[in-house]
Amino acid sequence: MSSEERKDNYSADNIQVLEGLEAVRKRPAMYIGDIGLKGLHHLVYEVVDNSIDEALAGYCDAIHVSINVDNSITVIDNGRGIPTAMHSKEKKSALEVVMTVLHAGGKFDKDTYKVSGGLHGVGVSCVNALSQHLVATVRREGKVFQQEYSIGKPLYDVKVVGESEETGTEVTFKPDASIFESTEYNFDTLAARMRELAFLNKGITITLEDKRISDEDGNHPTTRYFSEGGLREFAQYLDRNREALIQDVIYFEGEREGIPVEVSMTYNTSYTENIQAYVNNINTHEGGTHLSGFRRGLTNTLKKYATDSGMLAKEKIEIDGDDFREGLTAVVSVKVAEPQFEGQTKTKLGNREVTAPVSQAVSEMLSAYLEEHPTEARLIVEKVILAARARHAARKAREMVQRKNILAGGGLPGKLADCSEKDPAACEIYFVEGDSAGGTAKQGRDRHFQAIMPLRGKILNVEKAMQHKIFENEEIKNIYTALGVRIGTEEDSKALNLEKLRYHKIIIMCDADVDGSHIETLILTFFFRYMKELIENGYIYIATPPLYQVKKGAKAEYAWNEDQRDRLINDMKGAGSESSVNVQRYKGLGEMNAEQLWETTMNPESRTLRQVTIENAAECDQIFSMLMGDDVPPRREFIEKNAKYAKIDA
Ligand code: 0RA
Repeated sequence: MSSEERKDNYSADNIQVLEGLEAVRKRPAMYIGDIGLKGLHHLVYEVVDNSIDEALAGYCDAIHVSINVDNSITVIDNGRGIPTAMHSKEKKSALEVVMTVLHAGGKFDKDTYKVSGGLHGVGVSCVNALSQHLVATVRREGKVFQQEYSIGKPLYDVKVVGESEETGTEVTFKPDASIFESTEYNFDTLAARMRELAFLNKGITITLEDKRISDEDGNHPTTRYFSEGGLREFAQYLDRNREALIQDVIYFEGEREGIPVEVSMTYNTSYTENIQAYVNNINTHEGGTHLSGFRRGLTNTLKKYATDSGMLAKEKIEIDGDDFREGLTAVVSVKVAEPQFEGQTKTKLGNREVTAPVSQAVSEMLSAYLEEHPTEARLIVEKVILAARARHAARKAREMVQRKNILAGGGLPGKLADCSEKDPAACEIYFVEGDSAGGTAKQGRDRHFQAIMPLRGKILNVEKAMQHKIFENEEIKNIYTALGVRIGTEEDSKALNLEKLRYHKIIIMCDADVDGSHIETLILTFFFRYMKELIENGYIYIATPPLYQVKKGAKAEYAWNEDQRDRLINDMKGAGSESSVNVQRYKGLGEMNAEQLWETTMNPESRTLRQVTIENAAECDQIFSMLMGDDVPPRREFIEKNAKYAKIDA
């Protein structure tokens, strides 16, 4: 039987049965990553992935996702509908098997169904197990079938509840509040993933609707994502806040050695490299064999072109791989039947057979482009040469810094007030806005485990500066030296040596105003571009100083927003007879004395730290380029809108 026939003859038996659901509820993090916001949103991706698979199989072109009033989620597709016939082995409906048996759903039978989607590839049964309620509705064969579940257990057998000419699958689930830390969905987080999926799977319309919000006419905010150009448009989207070096997007789509490969690339005038690599729609930010293939194809083709053109002849310096990627924005997407994921976060592709096809694809598309576009080709090679010169200058600057450090006894920055504890896991460093707040923090801290490092005003915007400027910058040098991580070595300029890291909590503490947010963003941009590992390992935090102090007599309390403030005022008024409640608005850290700063912002017992994480790598790059653009209002709006979603760590 050919695989085509098998697909047509799909029967309920093909669904492989592996495990029960109890395990999922006992160890949810093992299946969906975590039980925080990430895991919560992952449930949606898991359900949508099934619909995407149906679309990739050629039977579905529209997916609708809604966030309902009660923060339940509905996903509707117009595919064939999950089969409902009896499963001969299990003696129940295939729908029930798909919804209740771990790893069922046909996905694991690669002959019958497409590549596995979600990162954890656990299937919709896992979502069911983690939902206090789930309704599955299937339209096929003229009928509407339905089954409901509570924490994964069916409430009744699959039944027919109506007739329909349409086909498709509809799943509504409400995440179990006893499992998740938070059950409130963030529209922008889901939107970023739906946008990404639309680019990665051209031709599918994905709509996202937020039913928690209605206007006077009862309409809800709805966004529709559809990409005709696929990765070609994705690259344009990623670069929309940057200045283009070449107007075109260089593009390839096809199959090489049986592996579907889609690649797009363009150059902008910035100094950052932005390559997003995907396997089966998953962002593999640790890279892997497909990324190696891309780099190999790029380096070989450009090097050959540059040499043949004679432009390199008068250059004395050696060009290396990095130089070809400065200002490059690229997206690589491959579909692999049995992906091997490796690395710390299991986002590194290990399949060796993928390198050559990607490298071939890149060489083909790029050499064709360079041949046909001599003007653009010249611009690219000139940029590469510039990058090589800058890299040499940066190396000199770096060596200077390191030599100076050695001369100075490899000492720590003078402005650093270090802690006495030596175990990095127990140590914290506060990067504090301004010398005066830094002084207060030094008085207020617990010097046993808290180090303080004041930063002077706005640090360099690394998004716009060349590397050697960055390594020469005094504040940035201080950050590097204080943290103990060495400035990258020649071979691998961006890899950090985390073993040398001196603090496992790196806390940014700025004023709670627009300038403070700006400085915060500048520091985060630096960490994101030059020390991403610190974010990926969960070492970066943001302190949250209070906005108000409400005081009556000797009793003082703090508020972080207007609601809290008003409640405190009312409580205090209620508690006494006079109207002698005093409200103080803190504009900056400097307005607090050492004791207040300790109590509200630095004491681990009472402070709130927001941990910085990366939810969506492609979107993150786009947002940083937007935040660091010249326009202040979008940045401010973004920060205000998103602050409340930050993860809280007591
Ligand atoms: C297995 C076989 C068939 C459809 C599906 C799975 C399917 C699963 C999901 C999950 C969400 N939407 C879906 N749509 C389809 C096809 C069986 C047939 O009609 O021959």
